[in-house]
Amino acid sequence: MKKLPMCLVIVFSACWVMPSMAGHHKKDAIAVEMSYVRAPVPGHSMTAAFFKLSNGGEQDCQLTAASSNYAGKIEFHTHQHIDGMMKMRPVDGVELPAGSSLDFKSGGLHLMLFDIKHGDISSAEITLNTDKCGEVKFSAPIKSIKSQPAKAMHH
Ligand SMILES: [Cu+2]
Repeated sequence: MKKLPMCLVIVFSACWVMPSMAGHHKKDAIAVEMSYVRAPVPGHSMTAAFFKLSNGGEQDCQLTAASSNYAGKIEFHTHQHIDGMMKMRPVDGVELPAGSSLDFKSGGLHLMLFDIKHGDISSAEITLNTDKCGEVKFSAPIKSIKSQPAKAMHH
């Protein structure tokens, strides 16, 4: 069993060399799953996007900005209980440490889309920018979420 640590050293150093030769290989570290945009309430120009984000790489990252062809502006929002009320708060940067995942979900962290484009659009192309992990692009279908009885949604 004494040999095991040396084997690990070799494997890890090979992993380090290969991505740096491939150049853009690091982008694959960030994965987006189950993404969708909530169809806006008629007459409203903002809505929210939800998805699961995971960082399978070895680099800690921070999400710094988001943009889309579907929205004029996007902010990262979270919900917080303040004086017994659920309030949305913009957050500047969202940490995504190596090996972690984040749920952007209703009632929690989410992408807030402002000045959305109206018309016959079925999906939004969304780009997330990070500090050290490059850009992440994905396509999120726009879904109307029906039957949410008695839940006071403010977006
Ligand atoms: Cu929000």
